[in-house]
Amino acid sequence: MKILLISPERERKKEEAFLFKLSFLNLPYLASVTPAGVEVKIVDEAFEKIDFEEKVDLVGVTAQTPAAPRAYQIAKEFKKRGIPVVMGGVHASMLPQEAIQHVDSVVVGEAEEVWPDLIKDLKRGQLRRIYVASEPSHSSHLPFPRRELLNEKFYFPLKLLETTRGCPHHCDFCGVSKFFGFRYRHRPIPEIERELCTLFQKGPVMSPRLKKILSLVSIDLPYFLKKKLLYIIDSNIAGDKRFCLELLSLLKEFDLLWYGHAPVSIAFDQSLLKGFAKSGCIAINIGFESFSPKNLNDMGKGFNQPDHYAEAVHRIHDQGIGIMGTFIVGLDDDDPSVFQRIIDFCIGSKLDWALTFIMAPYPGTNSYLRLEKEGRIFCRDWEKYDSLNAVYQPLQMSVEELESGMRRTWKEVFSISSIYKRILKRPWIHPLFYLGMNWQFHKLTRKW
Ligand code: B12
Ligand code: SF4
Repeated sequence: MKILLISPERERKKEEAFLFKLSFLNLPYLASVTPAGVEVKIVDEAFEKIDFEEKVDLVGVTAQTPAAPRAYQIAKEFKKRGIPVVMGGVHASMLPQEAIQHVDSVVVGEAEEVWPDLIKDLKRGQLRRIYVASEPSHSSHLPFPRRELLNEKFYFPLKLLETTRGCPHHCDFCGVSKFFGFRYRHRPIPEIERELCTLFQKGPVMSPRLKKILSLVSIDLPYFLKKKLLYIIDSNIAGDKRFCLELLSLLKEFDLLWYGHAPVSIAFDQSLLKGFAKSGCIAINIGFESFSPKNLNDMGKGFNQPDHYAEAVHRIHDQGIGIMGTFIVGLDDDDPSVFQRIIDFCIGSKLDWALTFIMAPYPGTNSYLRLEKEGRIFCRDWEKYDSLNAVYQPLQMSVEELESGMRRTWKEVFSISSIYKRILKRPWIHPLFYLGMNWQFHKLTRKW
């Protein structure tokens, strides 16, 4: 038996394509719980053409909302050829009744537990229409994703790792706690250690002498040359302080550079911050979201305190850690001045990298339900649900003002003068890494 797993890529305007090509873990996780003896192939449509004539027994497609229409087209092609198609992932889980109109079977929720049953049913010719993971998988014991099924030549040489699932918060625009549950689950440290050992060698990146010489050019260079780079994809790496501190000590043993997502509050926890710094953290990805307390309260993220943002950035920088910030615009308390506020903050506080997104009411989230009830959603084309397009009517500006303001924000944040002030003016924080990242986005925004 052979299964083809596909990560679809929607048609995008060239200038909207994100530049850092990252690998992914969801399909490799699925492959790892596929019963022995079943052959699995993964195709990443961002880089490979799908061969619709390939002889396979089952096709599995994943999709976030913007890629769902493309996933449905792919399903149609295989179904035409008599091959059953199953869909999973966040979009299908939020809208199983929509997805099932396009595929033979839908997996709702985390797939690790139900996937082996689905394969058994397929073998018996009794594929069910919907499989629901009973509740967010209680097990924190995850298999190791089969990364070897991805062609590493396609991707930036950065390894991905997942250490936790779930989130105790319920920000209204976010699907994480709806999908993975409110219970924050972390994997056992020894299992993470074993997985890390399959990715990196423990110990120093290279001999201290060589490292010193290369560090004269850039302190990051030894790590880039040795590809000791890690992205921890968890939505919040610091949800359990004790676990987080243990994880940080473990990362230190590998002597690598890594980045991940955490809330702004970690800036005010000195022991955590020091742990991050010592562990090789090069960046913390922080969702600042808004400067308006009303917006933050409305979205259920009142724990973010805008008055403390500047101080937080300062404290994180003080530990030699950079910040990738994200902001959301088009919220109900946002008038057209919101864009300049973000630009000034990014430049004034020397934010190392920052993206500003238009609020996207993803299906299944509270923001979707609210805006739907208020009759403000005017676009149901899922491809446009990518946070770069407005799909609902904002309250205090026009749709055009919102979209052009978002683009102006990107342009100004990634302008030469901004890059100079944020990255090249001392004190430096990993300038090689951030110069590269900012330059990519500078080039992208010049085409707008
Ligand atoms: C890391 C991450 C990113 C990284 C991607 C890195 C990468 N290549 O993996 C970056 C920063 C680039 C990114 C970008 C975006 N992201 Co993102 N991201 C995440 C994050 C934090 C983790 C994703 C992940 O790998 N999870 C772990 C895997 C194992 O979980 P999973 O994908 O859900 O897969 C499981 C099940 O769904 C199921 N499954 C999945 N596929 C399939 C297929 C089949 C056949 C079956 C049976 C089962 C199955 O099995 C898996 C194991 O249980 C999630 C939140 C989260 N914690 O999941 C948001 C999240 C997925 N992102 C989200 C969004 C909105 C985006 C962007 C659109 C944001 C933007 N405006 O740019 C872009 C889109 C990028 C794109 N692909 O076009 C939303 C998606 C909402 C939605 N309805 O689609 C999420 C849920 C966060 C949120 N705010 O709600 N993201
Ligand atoms: S935005 Fe972050 S803190 Fe809020 S629910 Fe999503 S993952 Fe949790």
